[in-house]
Amino acid sequence: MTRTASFSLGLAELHFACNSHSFIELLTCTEQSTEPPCVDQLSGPQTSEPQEILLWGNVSTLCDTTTDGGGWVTIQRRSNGDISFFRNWTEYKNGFGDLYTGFWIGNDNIHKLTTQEASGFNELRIDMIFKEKPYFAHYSNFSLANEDEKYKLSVSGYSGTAGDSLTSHSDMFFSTLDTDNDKDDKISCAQKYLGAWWYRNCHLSNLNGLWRGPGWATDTVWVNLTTWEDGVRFSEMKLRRV
Ligand SMILES: [Ca+2]
Repeated sequence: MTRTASFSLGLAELHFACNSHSFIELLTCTEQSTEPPCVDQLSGPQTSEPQEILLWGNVSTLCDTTTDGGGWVTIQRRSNGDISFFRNWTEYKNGFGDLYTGFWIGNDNIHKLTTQEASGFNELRIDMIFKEKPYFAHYSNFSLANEDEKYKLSVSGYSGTAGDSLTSHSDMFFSTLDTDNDKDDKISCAQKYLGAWWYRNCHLSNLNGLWRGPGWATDTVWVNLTTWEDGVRFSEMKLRRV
């Protein structure tokens, strides 16, 4: 009885989504089919504007359907300093922010996206703007362990124009202002550098750092681009199914 009710509800949702005319629901429809999300199925010119989707029916995020062939699900975005990223473990676990000004999709959601059996979004691209010029870093392999494993990062296979400021963070655990999982026994890297990241002791990148952070290495650093004394003024981290 329960199975029948559940199945009927699923059909109703699919029917509703596929007959909608909004981008959100068309892309939700796409996700519910066998096609991967964030690939623009519509005829006509591709839009350069990000498109909103719902993952798994309840997680809002943006699609990049144009860059390098599209198919990108955004997991982090910062376009100004309105949203604070100096937040605790639970907020990073669940996600926070505003899709257009600044957000983190949540570590549980990143883990779920990168888990092969769930969806296999294991390609990472980071687009950044520094001194009004665009740069990117691409990683052919990216995944995040679950909360029990402190969201341990696995990343490799760099290519791009921004330089590689992330591979050295591979195998590190995630740290936040209230949870010190870094490799520095004396300090909390998250507290010192005002962010949340896979800190070692401490970082070559700090994209969740303080917007225009005043101190050394507290800003939205990508050290190959910015050095430790400046920060990027736009960042977008996104995943694509391999
Ligand atoms: Ca520490």
